[in-house]
Amino acid sequence: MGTGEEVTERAAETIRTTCPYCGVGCGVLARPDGAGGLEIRGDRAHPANAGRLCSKGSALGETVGLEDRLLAPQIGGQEASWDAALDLVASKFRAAMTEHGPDAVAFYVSGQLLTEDYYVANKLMKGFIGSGNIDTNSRLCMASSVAGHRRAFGTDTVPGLYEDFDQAEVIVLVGSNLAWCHPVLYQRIAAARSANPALRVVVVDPRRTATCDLADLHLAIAPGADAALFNGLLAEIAAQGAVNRDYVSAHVSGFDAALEAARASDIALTGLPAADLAAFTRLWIGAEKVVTVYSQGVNQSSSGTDKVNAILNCHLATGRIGRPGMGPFSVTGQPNAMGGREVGGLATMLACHLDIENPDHRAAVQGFWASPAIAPGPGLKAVDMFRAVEAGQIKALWIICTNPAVSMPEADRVRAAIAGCDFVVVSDLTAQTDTARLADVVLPATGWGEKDGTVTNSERRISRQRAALPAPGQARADWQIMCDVAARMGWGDQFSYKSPAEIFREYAALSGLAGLLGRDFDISDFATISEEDYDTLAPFVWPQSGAKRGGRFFAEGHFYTPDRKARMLATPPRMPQSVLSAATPFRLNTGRVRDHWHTMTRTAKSPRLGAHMGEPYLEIHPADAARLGLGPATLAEVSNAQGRAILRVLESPRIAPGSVFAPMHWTGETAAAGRIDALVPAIVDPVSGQPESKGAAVQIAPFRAGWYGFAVSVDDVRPGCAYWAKARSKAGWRIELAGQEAPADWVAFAADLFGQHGAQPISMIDPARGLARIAFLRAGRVCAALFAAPEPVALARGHVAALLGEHDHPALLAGRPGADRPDPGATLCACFDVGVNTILTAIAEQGLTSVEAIGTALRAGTNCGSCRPELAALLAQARKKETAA
Ligand SMILES: Nc1nc2c(c(=O)[nH]1)N[C@H]1C(S)=C(S)[C@@H](COP(=O)(O)OP(=O)(O)OC[C@H]3O[C@@H](n4cnc5c(=O)[nH]c(N)nc54)[C@H](O)[C@@H]3O)O[C@H]1N2
Ligand SMILES: Nc1nc2c(c(=O)[nH]1)N[C@H]1C(S)=C(S)[C@@H](COP(=O)(O)OP(=O)(O)OC[C@H]3O[C@@H](n4cnc5c(=O)[nH]c(N)nc54)[C@H](O)[C@@H]3O)O[C@H]1N2
Ligand code: SF4
Ligand SMILES: [Mo]
Repeated sequence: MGTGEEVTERAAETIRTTCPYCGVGCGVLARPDGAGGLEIRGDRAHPANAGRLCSKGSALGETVGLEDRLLAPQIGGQEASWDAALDLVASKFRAAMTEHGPDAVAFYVSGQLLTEDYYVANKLMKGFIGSGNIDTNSRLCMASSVAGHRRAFGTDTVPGLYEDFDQAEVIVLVGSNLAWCHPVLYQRIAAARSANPALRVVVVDPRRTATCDLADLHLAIAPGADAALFNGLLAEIAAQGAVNRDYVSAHVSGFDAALEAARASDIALTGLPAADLAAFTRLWIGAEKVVTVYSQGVNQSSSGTDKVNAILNCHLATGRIGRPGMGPFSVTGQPNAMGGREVGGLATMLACHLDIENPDHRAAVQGFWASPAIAPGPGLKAVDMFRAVEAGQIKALWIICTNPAVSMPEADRVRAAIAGCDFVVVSDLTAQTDTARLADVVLPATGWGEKDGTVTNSERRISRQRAALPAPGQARADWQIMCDVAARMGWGDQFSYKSPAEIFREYAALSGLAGLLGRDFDISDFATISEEDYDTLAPFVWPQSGAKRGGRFFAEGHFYTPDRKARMLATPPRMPQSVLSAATPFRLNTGRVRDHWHTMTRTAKSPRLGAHMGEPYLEIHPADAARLGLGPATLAEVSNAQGRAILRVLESPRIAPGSVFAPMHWTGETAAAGRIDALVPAIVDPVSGQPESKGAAVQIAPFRAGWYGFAVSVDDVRPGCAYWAKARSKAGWRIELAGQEAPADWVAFAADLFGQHGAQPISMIDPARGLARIAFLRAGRVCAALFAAPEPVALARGHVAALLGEHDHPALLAGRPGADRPDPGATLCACFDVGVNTILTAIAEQGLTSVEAIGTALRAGTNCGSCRPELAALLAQARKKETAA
């Protein structure tokens, strides 16, 4: 793991800020390079990362370019003035409210908003419009953890701190691919293991992920069976006398009912061998300092809330909570997922952990806001909200900082609902998203690097994001845009903030009121913070008030339920609701890849990040692939009643037969048919309303491609063929293609594809074998090239992409490097751009035997460390080959 350098004498121009990606919340030092870009380093002084950054954080400087940025408001796709756009938005929302009541409008927002943005959105909808209809993409992400916490603790609070990872004896990762999704925490665990070889790591995940490379035990659990596993653990805790009687009798209710249900629960549902189950319970029960980390494999389930409570039950029964080195630890996904929960971003809560169902809390908040209204109760949760949009009940919808046409379950249906809505506003960085393309009004927001505010990470640490770059074009901060609309709706006085600090002060003051009402989220120390102190605010863990500052929760009980006791709950397991059948026999698991962020509006701008996984893919067991007649690197068509996708086949023994995995990242902008949520039915957890994003039943068949292609182009293209996927390369784009019927005239086809009618083509066509290689030159330089064949095209892709912009190279149409230029292969280390072949050659020729040795030889893996698990896998592969030979 590399470390960032200290801020040196250049401190004046270096901005201390926070990464806008995952919930680890790493501190970043950003220094403007004078050309609109940023130089990025990890901030050693930030407690969340101590200078480390992962591949995505390191590449932030490559994502702040303005190529695709929206720089002015648009009405109906045409540029408009701010006044015209804001007037229109305010009048449409006002009209919908007047004619149909406050519940005829809705906001759908995001855990990537800053707390100050979120606060204003929530105040506007719940306090002034007077509806609960503001929900957030956190419904797809954290809702089951929120609901589980609230059921057990009476508050949505993560009890522990990151330092617990350093002090633990056992760390269990449940449904969490930490190596790819929280890489700096993963590296922290790796470092803890180096310091303490006795540390044991268990991974519970149906897939053998990169995270498993650190695991002493991998439990390839049957999809959805987590409650059964933790029920089994609870029954064993009781059977082995490991219950902490003192803690339970003083601080816990519901123990007997929970245990009874646990005993009745069928452990066979997990599909795990008895020996593995025994090893798991031995490890978990045998060490006091256990941290159980969980994320989307737990939350994104039709039984997500029960899964969360099944985990919490085990920690409560043993009293392993809120003390150093132990506790349940829900890691948050987005940079401000936690902040959004604090500020009441969900339709089911009020700000500062106050309850929307509680009339006293509602009255207190309304009094504090001096507002004309207060939401009478919870509003529509995301899935229901888009159903109401579909049914025409929502007349005006404002989508801010999220891309639901891609990320919501039943994405095709959601897309149609948005398209059919009377009036849709989207605030985004770009108008080129699947969602923004459907909007009546698109508003240009400032993005990371340009905006100011606070975020809260997974350990309740609040950090500042600070602007390092000027707002581009006419872009405005999200809070400012909402205040501008509020003013036009007649509430100018209550939304007259001049700065994010002013919003933060009001928020902190409200939290003091919440503290007085007995809530734990209290940061009232900051209710009078000055602009200067806000500007220099150092990261801190809440609460921060006279009553309590920082630290852990619940070691001594003091839960936030009426009797101050935690509740254990009966959690009978329920398996995924989407029914496997002869027509749809496969379970579709979905999730993330290492180097992309969600719908890729930012990470796709970085050639380095695009090099790791260039296409949407389907991870499938080799036996299933063989049975279905899916050859390696061919295409599969995945379908069910909800929709369809076409994905590249990636055979892998890391996934169990009967299950497949596909990433969530590809959109209508980046692939022909890669929107995986088109296949996910909107089945939700009954308590949290969180969709089961990882359990769709699907059918899989070969996509019968008549031809496959690989292309590179300096200009962006929008191919018309059945399959395409594109990624940035250093000098342009790389595009994977396939179609059913091969074109009769390849040169004409390529000229259309690239829009290169004026350019000079050179070609090698072999009609008998169906091979075509065409390059276009402009002013003697390669501006586009297409390689097509009846089989998946085997090419040194990195090599071909590197020829873009070069003079006509003799090796170009050969599609492989000449002897002078070895093919580096697919990029493995994104930080230093080191390819698989380079690494394998170095292993063989220099006799490298460790990840460290690879780092010394090639630098691979020495910066962010995100690729270290894959380096370890390559070493193992090389070793295997050696023994075989
Ligand atoms: N690189 C990258 N990092 C990210 C993000 C990103 O887009 N890209 N997004 C961020 C966000 S918003 C989030 S929410 C987090 C998500 O972080 P994670 O939750 O770690 O990510 P996922 O890949 O969605 O899912 C985790 C694992 O759950 C497993 N799983 C599926 N079904 C089950 C099950 O029934 N039981 C168990 N035990 N496991 C199951 C999957 O196989 C998968 O490996 O990542 C954050 N970090
Ligand atoms: N099948 C499946 N579906 C999933 C998941 C899964 O695991 N599987 N995971 C779910 C989870 S956990 C999550 S969190 C969601 C994420 O899904 P989304 O929230 O839809 O994904 P993003 O791409 O992060 O969308 C953020 C949008 O906001 C824009 N943006 C960025 N910064 C700003 C800003 O400062 N202001 C404004 N106004 N706009 C900005 C970006 O350009 C982008 O268009 O997906 C969910 N969907
Ligand atoms: S782990 Fe990576 S993505 Fe997450 S906050 Fe840190 S640098 Fe950003
Ligand atoms: Mo998320």
